[in-house]
Amino acid sequence: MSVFAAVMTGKGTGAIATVQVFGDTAKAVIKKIFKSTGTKPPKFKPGKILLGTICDGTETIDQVIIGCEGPHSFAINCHGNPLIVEMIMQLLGRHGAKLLTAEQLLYKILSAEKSVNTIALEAKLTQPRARTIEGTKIIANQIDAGLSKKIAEWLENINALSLKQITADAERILENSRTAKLIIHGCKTVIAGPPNTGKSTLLNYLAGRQKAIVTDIKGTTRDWVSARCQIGPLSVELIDTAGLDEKLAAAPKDSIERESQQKAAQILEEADLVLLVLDNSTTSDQLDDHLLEKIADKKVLTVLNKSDLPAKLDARKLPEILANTVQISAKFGTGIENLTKKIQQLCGVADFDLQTAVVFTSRQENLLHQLKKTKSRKQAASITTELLNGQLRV
Ligand SMILES: Nc1nc2c(ncn2[C@@H]2O[C@H](COP(=O)(O)OP(=O)(O)OP(=O)(O)O)[C@@H](O)[C@H]2O)c(=O)[nH]1
Ligand SMILES: [Mg+2]
Repeated sequence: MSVFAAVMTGKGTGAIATVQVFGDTAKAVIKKIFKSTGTKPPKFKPGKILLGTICDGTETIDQVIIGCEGPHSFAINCHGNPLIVEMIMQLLGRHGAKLLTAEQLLYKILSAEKSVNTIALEAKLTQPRARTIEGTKIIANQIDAGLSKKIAEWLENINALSLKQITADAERILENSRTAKLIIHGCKTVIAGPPNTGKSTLLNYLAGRQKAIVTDIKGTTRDWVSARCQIGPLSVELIDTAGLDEKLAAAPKDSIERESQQKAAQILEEADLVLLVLDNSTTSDQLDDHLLEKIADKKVLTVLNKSDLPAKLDARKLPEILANTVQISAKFGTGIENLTKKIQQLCGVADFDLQTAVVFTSRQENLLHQLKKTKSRKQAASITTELLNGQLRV
């Protein structure tokens, strides 16, 4: 005999919130706290919607609509004030419900469906966290196509497949998963470059609003500023940092300059993509080795800004790592379409097939790494079976 409850809607104030109650005694608990509108006693039949109030003894907490989603599953749709939601959760707790997170409850509900395999469970749990529609599609496609199909193929042909083929398959899936990850979870894009090149102007343009302060004084941005924008199937988190400068980095310890240089360098390390902004209208040597070192192993797009002014920078003299260039004027918004196209190409999402087999949880990823190193078909079959039916971690 058990009953579980969780708030399924996001934190904070909303118009409506949903509290899900699930378990073999869920109906009995709901009956104790719900008074239906009208004279007849409520019929908790699956598929029915009931209007009434949630009451704590004689005290009314809120007028609600209860959706009877199954014999053991009920959705209490109440007003979105977090205080009301909290009171309903406390009341359910006092009536014996174990209070869970939305994810934990979803796991309980899904695991009750005996026919669902682990990949399908993980897909349903991960889908709500995807940042783009394309991301949700990639995950959904792994249930019947993508990864599940690949696993079925492996298991069916395990004796005919060579280990070389299996490891090559695993490697390709891991490679595609890195691209899928950017679409599912977003792409951390750092706008870096020397001071005064137009980094903040670019952030403001892409974000569609004045997020960062723009001036013609070098070193205007000290603290980092971030904004989100959508570029094709990518949800891009843009981070504008202080212009990296060796002299500023050597400023006295605890000075604002030094702190902001250190923070900028740290943010740069975590970047999926770097937009290195240079001023196309100056000849001076804008780059220092310090910056080039930091971006050596990153995806880098060199943005030659201020293209509205006479060009003085010779792009052919740029180091190899900065060879992928695009000309824009962040101030006037020219060349931006080209910039977004190049970002998608560089991230490999321009023509990414959403049906491709990918892994989308750390459990799956670990197993794929094991599969890549497998030494026998027997081991490969066992890893593959584990991938499909292994224990879920929530
Ligand atoms: N002509 C022209 N000026 C630009 C362009 N983009 C930025 N600027 C100007 O360049 C100056 C510096 O711009 P910011 O966006 O503050 O530069 P930043 O790289 O963020 O500078 P720091 O934060 O100091 O590192 C400002 O006067 C901008 O108006 C452009 O495309 N064309
Ligand atoms: Mg700035």
